[in-house]
Amino acid sequence: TGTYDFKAAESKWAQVWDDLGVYKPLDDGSKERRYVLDMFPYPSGDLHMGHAEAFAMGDVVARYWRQKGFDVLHPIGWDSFGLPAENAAIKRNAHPAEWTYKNIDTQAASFKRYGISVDWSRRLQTSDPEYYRWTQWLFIELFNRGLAYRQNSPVNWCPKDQTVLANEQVVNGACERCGTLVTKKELNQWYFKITDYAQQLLDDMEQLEGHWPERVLAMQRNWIGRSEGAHVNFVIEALEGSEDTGRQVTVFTTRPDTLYGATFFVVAADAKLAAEIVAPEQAAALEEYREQVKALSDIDRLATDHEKTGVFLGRYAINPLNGEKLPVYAADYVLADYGTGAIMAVPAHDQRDLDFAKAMGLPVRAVVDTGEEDPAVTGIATSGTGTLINSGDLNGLTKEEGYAKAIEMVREQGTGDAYINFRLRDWLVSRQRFWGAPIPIIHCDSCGAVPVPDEQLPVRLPEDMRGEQLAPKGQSPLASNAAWVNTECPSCGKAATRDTDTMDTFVDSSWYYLRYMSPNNSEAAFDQEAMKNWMPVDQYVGGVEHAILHLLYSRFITKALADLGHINFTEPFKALLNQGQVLNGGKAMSKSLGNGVDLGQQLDEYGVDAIRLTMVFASPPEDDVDWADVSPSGSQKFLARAWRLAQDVTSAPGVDFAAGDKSLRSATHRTVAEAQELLDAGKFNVVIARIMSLVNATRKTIDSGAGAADPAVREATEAVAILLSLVAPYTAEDMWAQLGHEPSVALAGLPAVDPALLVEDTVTAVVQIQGKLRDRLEVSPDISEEDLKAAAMESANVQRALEGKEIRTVIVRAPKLVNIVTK
Ligand code: ANZ
Ligand code: ZN
Repeated sequence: TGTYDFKAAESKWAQVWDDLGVYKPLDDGSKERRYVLDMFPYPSGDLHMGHAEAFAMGDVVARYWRQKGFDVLHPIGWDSFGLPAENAAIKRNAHPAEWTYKNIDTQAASFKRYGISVDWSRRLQTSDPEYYRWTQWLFIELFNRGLAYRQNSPVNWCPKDQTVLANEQVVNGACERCGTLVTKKELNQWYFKITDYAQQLLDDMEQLEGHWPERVLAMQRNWIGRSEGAHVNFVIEALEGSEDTGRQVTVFTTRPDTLYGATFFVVAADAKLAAEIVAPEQAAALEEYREQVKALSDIDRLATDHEKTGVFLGRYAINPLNGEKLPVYAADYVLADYGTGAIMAVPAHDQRDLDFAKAMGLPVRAVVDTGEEDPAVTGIATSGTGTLINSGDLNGLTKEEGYAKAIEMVREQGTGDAYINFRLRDWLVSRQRFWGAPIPIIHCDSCGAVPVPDEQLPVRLPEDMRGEQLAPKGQSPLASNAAWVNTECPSCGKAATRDTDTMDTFVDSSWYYLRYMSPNNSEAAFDQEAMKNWMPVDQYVGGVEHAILHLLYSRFITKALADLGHINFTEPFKALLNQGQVLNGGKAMSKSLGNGVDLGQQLDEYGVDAIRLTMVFASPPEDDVDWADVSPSGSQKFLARAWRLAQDVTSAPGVDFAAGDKSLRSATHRTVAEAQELLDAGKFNVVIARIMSLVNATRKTIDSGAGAADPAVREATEAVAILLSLVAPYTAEDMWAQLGHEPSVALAGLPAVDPALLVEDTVTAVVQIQGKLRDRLEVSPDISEEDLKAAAMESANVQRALEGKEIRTVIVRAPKLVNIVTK
């Protein structure tokens, strides 16, 4: 017999899998279909340990479902537009495609070596014109439906990257990528109207409950941020001697019941409104204050412990319910882009308003008698339930009654109504960068924004731009390419210009799971028949860093496409698994810590299977793996031990297992049955532990009893090979071939479980005290002495007989006898 040689196995099997097409779905309806999807990689350099973990987990699911008899679609592609390629191209005076496709080739080769069971024929890249032609189609579909619109608005601007950032890409006021402080800039930008779907995005989460991690659902809910309340219009009293007749400003409040408790009014300092209404004598003070506010992040501004500052605007807002005149302030604790950017301040019942009132010496009036101490005295706003006071017609009502009544009153007055506010903003999709899908719009002086006709798609990126020509200059690099920009209007034929922005790469990834249906289809984004057969994705696997944006955008696009009649479901991903991170020494791997582990080096040293096994065995899939705590060499030894079983089996394929050792047979059948329960429950690591036990039990049987010729040894070893194929495909193939099977263990299918063999054999143990029989226990023949002793001591009969007695010694002869000797 030979020795376990992972390198030989690795070089042999990849070709066989390719030739047999074992990972291609049959797609003929002969088996129930399942779709397993890994979040597709970004092609930065070669694969790293994080990829190795994520893809090992996804592959367990794909391989398990295949062995279980499903027709499995498990595709791969690349999210290949984006900044790093462009930055590399600027540096090297190249085109971004060069860097991108070189890295993709490197990663593809590594994925093949890593033995991921994907259908390579469906491979896609979002930067391929054949792909982004359909991203452009998607844009036009949304545009035609009024779900893509252009608007001049202040946007987050990263001065270093010279690009617009979505709100989501601003972290604590800084650029998510480079950490530079983000500023605001006025630009004409494209948006997708995701806010139209805010409520549906919330409602449909019901379908995901129990199938997606609860924390991801919570993050999405929070991001959408639904608040119930009311819009109430306040009139800003006209300035004396001015022509302005008093303009209306709407506030959003979640507490209309506190309308009588409003003692002042605040507008966001950075909102246009503040500058528009400020009285002339306060204009300079406001300007100075606005400069100060610019430097703060939203998080700082909203923090309850943030010192309250603001400027009186010299104006008064009139409360529609009681006609009271409230002084109007500009302050930073009110955000310009939340609600309406203006609030009625109720210091008695809102802590931030109270802090502001204290800082500015403004009155505090409690309107809900909560039984707590007066907020004006304690400085602590009260928010409990109680009866309304100081509230005119609302007096005596409960908070809830007051809430409804106040809304009714403003509605009757025509000054307000119930309103549901969402934190969610529309999705800013245009980028002033080169390496993305060009926005397929032509601007015509006469016709406005005209979509590029379908037969002219794709609008291709120019191939002749490189290096400095790609550098961001505050406008899109494409704008400098006159030959590309100048075109004619598809509608009137006059000279017109192309939109020079490209799409956010999140647009590319918001629909890629649909393109896998028919990646080479040149007639449609996705084939209808295939879509009905495969979608939605049964299991999506990827990092929790995509908990909000990518998943929210994909969910939105799915809903929009459903409304447009292109698909027949509303949620794209039925189940989601967030794998953990790979750490080293308890910390994320990073250059600065110098604790990086090179995947290629690990694969060279221990082999693909040992690394994959280590990833899966280390912890439950959602937990982090600390590479400092795991043992790839231990995994390698275990694989060698499993592999040697196949070498030692002497019975022939097809031998009648029924004649085999009963106890090993039952261990095999139990392992196969339990493995399925564990896999269904996502406990992949425990499955590995079960396989290890079965390997040990098999070796024990070889070393005793009927030895290697026992049919049960073959049965167990075959089961080990099939189960191991989920994590260690090369070793499993070698074992399967050694056991005399062809052509691939991937086609073996799970062994059938015989329920009769699941019943564990038991033996009867007797428990004696002073030689006298006190109880009989049914126990496993392999029970340990400690376990048998513990079982005996727990017996009610034994405890009764021992009452008041002192034990001298306990003699245990597992599995048959326990003899307790008392003093
Ligand atoms: C009066 C009031 C009385 C309020 C009270 C609260 C308690 P959520 O739940 O987050 O939606 N608000 C509205 N727009 C704001 C903005 N742009 N910046 C800062 N605060 C803003 O919060 C809604 C409440 O936050 C609103 O209800 C408003 O204050 C404030 F006892 O109105 B409330
Ligand atoms: Zn025109």
